[in-house]
Amino acid sequence: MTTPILHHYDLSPFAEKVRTALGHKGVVWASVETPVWPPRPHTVPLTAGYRRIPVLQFGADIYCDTALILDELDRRYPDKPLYPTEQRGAIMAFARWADMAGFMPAATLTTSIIGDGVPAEFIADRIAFMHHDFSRTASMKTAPLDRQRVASLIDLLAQMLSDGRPFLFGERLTAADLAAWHPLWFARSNGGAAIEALLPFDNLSDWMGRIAAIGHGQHSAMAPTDALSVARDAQPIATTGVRDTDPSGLAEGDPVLVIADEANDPIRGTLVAADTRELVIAHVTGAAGTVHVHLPRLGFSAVRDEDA
Ligand SMILES: N[C@@H](CCC(=O)N[C@@H](CS)C(=O)NCC(=O)O)C(=O)O
Repeated sequence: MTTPILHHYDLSPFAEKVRTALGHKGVVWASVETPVWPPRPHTVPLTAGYRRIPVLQFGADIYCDTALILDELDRRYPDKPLYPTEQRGAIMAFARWADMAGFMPAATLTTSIIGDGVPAEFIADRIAFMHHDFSRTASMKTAPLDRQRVASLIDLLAQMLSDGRPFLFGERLTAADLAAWHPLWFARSNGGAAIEALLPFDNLSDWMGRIAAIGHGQHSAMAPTDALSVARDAQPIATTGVRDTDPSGLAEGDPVLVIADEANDPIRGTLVAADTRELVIAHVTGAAGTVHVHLPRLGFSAVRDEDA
């Protein structure tokens, strides 16, 4: 079986979501460390412009966005499903909401405490990319709001767990737990005593401890150039093509621009497949040959690329 290669950096909460998913499923994986801010010369050839971290590579197939990455892990490793069939829709929707409700408020509340130690290059990059200022001064201004946002997320999670269930949707860990947990993991690991004093983490201690105990499973470091060679030496997996009834109105072979709901650089390629689950575009690169870039339908839409 093809070894998954995770392109990520240690501090990334969304990457922690995937590292823990890999640990939970007991999948052996390879780890390519990316810089925390661009340039990322070894990631760019693989992603057709998709800029966020993490991305998961299987040979010449690149999966973007953690919602799809976890779904693809379920498809390839069906044991311990993260989206169990009977709760799939509810978990998808909850996880997407929790990712968005938690990530920016928890990150910004944390930089309101540790922001003076954050490199100026990081702050400038994120202002340019997502129009968000993570400097301590700016973060302090929104801290009263961010504290309430994160506290209300924590309160909701505590209500869901109040009947003694080990995980949010019942007896087993799902994508919902990982999505709600990773922003809290980031705040708690980086915010120290100051963040503990601001937020009612105690209400979630057992649940957070259960997830943290999963760990990241067996993995080893891979050089970024080796990941490019893996892509070059592989063929993308077969796809089912584009449905005639696809709501995009696009057809296989069309040049497309994929637009993300959240800030992202333009994503461009040739449409290869589109179904209810994913958009797949072919991207031709010198360094990695032809790769297929997979993006989830939820949160991403494609239009014909008039500039192609
Ligand atoms: N919806 C995306 C969000 C990913 C995301 O925002 N990741 C952050 C890092 S935790 C990021 O890419 N920040 C900008 C960067 O690293 O370039 C997902 O689920 O994967």
